[in-house]
Amino acid sequence: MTLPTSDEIFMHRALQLARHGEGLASPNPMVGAVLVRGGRILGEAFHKQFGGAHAEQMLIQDMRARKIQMAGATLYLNLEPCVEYSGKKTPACTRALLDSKILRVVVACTDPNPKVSGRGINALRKAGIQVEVGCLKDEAEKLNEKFFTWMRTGRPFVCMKVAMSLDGKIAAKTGDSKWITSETSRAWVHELRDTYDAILVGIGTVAKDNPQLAGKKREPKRIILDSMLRISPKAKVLRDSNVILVTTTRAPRNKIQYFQKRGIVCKIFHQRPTRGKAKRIPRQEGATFKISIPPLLRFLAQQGVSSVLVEGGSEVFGSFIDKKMVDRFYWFIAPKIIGGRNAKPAIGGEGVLKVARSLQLKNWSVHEMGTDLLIEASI
Ligand code: AOF
Ligand code: ZN
Repeated sequence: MTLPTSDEIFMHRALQLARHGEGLASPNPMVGAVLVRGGRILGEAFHKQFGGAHAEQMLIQDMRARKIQMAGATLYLNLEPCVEYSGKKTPACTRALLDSKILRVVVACTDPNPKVSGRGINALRKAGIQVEVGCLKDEAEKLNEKFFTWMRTGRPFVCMKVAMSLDGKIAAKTGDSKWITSETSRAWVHELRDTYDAILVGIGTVAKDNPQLAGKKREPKRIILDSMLRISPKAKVLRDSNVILVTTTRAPRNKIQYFQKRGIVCKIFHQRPTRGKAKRIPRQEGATFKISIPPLLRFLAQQGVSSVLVEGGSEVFGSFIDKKMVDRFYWFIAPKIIGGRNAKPAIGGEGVLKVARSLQLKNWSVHEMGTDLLIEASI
């Protein structure tokens, strides 16, 4: 075992501080800052709130308030400091650091934001500040994996949470699903919601369960896939306008207008008329249309949604799996057997034709939670 260097120790502290901004800084990254001179920590800060001062600015303000000079000190940051660009909400940290007479900056990783990437580091170096990049890089990228995925791929980081019985069902044949997992597991999911920008479910789940989709400390944005806009105006998920209704051109216009008047964003995807019977009876009771996942995710990314927690039901899960657009799974298995060929299986959609083509999971880990098993995995 090799002992960590002093740079690693202070960077570890910056990462720890950054994590205090979890769920609050998003869709901005979590950033921590530690200022050190002569092996002693002079000050610490982190990015507390989206739209608020960045970690570096918080630190500089604190040092000023405490009348501590920053000259000759080393600053540890888990992300490259930002630069000026159009549409930015706060002043550039790089500029503020240039004025501080700092000696050295240790950065864990470059900013994946194309408007910043590399420019912050270059600006510091040009001004004669020593900059080192890459200390605890993997940990730093992991910490901000949602931000990195959003910036690098143009879609949000997608996490799927499934709660099923041992025989792979998410409801009985009557549709009843209360409750499959233990109270401990359900409480944990409430906390999990606080760390995602949005929760996504299909209209089937809303119609059947009328869920709140609430977090523990925060109200997440709720995204409902509802191709025909069947949602009840009284649904609990519509308690405020922090909602996006994703629908199609097949939904009744008056319903779209009604929800828009309530201040709810309706994203309307074009749906070509279907051939045959459905064409003649276009607004057939219960008819639904598939909403394509890739354009939906691109739209959400543009709306500033950097991460989505997909919570069901079976067909929505299937649509994401068919497109392989899931970054992380939290998969609960409860010690119950529901049975019944008509009971809902966890995953709908098309599926694959050959087992050899099934979605291969990695980083598989199993935990016990309440009376359930929780499997964490990525693809
Ligand atoms: C930093 N330190 O603490 C954060 C950074 O709109 P703004 O002004 O809040 O800027 C957002 C961008 O700044 C964000 O996309 C990311 O590139 C960077 N975030 N940078 O030096 C921080 N939160
Ligand atoms: Zn900044």
